[in-house]
Amino acid sequence: MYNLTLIIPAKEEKYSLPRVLDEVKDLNFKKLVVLAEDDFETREAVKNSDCEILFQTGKGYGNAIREGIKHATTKYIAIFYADGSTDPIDLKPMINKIIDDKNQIVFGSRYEKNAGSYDDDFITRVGNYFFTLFGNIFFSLSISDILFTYIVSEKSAMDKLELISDDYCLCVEIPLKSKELSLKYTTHPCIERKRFADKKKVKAFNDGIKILHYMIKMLLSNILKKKY
Ligand SMILES: Nc1nc2c(ncn2[C@@H]2O[C@H](COP(=O)(O)OP(=O)(O)O)[C@@H](O)[C@H]2O)c(=O)[nH]1
Ligand SMILES: [Mg+2]
Repeated sequence: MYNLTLIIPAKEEKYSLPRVLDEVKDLNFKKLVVLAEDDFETREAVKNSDCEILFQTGKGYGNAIREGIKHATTKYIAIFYADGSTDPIDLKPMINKIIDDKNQIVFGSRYEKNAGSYDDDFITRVGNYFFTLFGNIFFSLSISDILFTYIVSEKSAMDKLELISDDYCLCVEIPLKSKELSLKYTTHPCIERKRFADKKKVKAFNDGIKILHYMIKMLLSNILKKKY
């Protein structure tokens, strides 16, 4: 039986996703692609690939990941991408950090020794640096890359987080709530590849503002909780 599900959110990835699924076809994991029911082109592109398709009931990146996690029945899950940016080479060492080193969550990081990104631009690099610093200072996180969201985790740990974000705020919701609930987490150096094809979905400025807003809201709520 499988012990891990690759949760693969996909939106308009008709060129990338078949290549991604082909690359992981020999890995003994369940592959769960989460997409909108009306994304006909992506559906058509993977109709002969080895994967389960889940139609998301809501909209957005976070919604797809949340619903994928909820649907998974394996002991472990990995958040993996339909654009080719997450390299399957990192899965095994990340899983080892859960099974052998008894961590509950492993966050892939592009900004450690032996790590890097071929998909970053100046804006996303600076934004990520800022949000990671914000998390480390105000929430006492100890991570080096808050936004990559290439994650391997125990499914039960993810369930404990009771995730609510339907947008890209999910990227920070996961580490912030992991810290709040004192889950045991660590990081792993990864090299983010350039997307294979298709267009980037994240809108650096708009999504950055939403993430900033989310982090400030969490910070204020923590301050109020301590006070009363
Ligand atoms: N189902 C679903 N997947 C999405 C949505 N937005 C983004 N994705 C997927 O999430 C992954 C990350 O998106 P991407 O645009 O590459 O963001 P970035 O890598 O953070 O810049 C890709 O596999 C996208 O296809 C969405 O609204 N719904
Ligand atoms: Mg990407």
